[in-house]
Amino acid sequence: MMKNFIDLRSDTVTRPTPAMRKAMAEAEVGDDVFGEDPTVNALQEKVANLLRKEAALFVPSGTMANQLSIKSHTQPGDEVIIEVSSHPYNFEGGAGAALSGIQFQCLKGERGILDASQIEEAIRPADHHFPVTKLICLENTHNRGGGSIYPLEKMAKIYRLAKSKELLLHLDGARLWNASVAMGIKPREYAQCADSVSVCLSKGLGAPIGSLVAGSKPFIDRVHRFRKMFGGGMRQVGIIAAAGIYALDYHLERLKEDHQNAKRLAVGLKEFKGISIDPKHVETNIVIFDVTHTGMTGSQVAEVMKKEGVLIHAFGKTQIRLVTHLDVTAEDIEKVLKAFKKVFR
Ligand code: TLP
Repeated sequence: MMKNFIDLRSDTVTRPTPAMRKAMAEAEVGDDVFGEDPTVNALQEKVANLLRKEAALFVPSGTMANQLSIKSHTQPGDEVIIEVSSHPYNFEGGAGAALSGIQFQCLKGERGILDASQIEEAIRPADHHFPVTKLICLENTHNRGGGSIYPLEKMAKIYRLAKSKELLLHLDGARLWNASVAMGIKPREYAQCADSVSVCLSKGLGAPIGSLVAGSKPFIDRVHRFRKMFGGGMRQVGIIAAAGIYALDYHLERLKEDHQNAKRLAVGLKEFKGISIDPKHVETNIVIFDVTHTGMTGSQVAEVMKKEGVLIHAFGKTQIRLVTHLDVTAEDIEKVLKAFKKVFR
């Protein structure tokens, strides 16, 4: 979060609150590579329990959580079915190919959401010409889909399909907390529809660092080995895990406020000339809209808004993404709308 700006570029820009910093300063720590950091162990247990999985492992980032999961589920040459605008396919530096030697088969979803029938058609037959379909990856909420929520029944149907075809399912749940709070559905209910789940503490929850992977004990054991291999084993990292525990205890329910703020933004933006947005598509804390009819590119809009004290993220040529979070108040949202009004009235 850049000082004196209202920063809507991402929910990753939050800074730890004084109370969170206090929890960090007071954290009991040990060497986590020896498995001796009590705070890390407590966080892992807490998240495994929230997701009702046998085990969970703390990792530095959401990217590492996803990629360790892909690595642990597949062999080089395997195929992974994924949505075309998903995070692991687009925004993780080509890691799936580089680190796991997998290939993605990309399907187009409705704001990121796939249907079981689409996936069923994409599963390869058992024929030596084809790669082996091994894994399905879903994303809930879907970032590029505009924070869209996977309906639980859709996930359940896809998971039943996966099991009937002996496939594995990984859920990128970087913002699963947002889906859960918005729908009043427990994280574990979503997690039930996946073999592995990655969740992030450093997005809407407002912790500075950290993600977890959860799954069965043998799966987490493999993830643990690869985490070591990739250099993600950390030492007295309880100091960071403490922020995660604090975030889960105090920042989960308040995600509702971010969702209200995002909705307010969308409804306000709709009134401005040249901005195309459908507020009913804003389900959580992400607002994506098109600026083609303003005659400006996304980056030009971002430039202009920066002069007004608002930081926003241009996505592609004509799209803008705004993300609400812990460090943005309802008052800030009104200021942002005023700034937009000044430019686009
Ligand atoms: N997303 C970031 C950027 O990388 C785009 C953001 O600002 O939204 N899964 C999903 C669905 C994500 O949105 C992200 C981060 C990740 C994984 C990766 O998490 P990190 O940044 O911790 O590696």
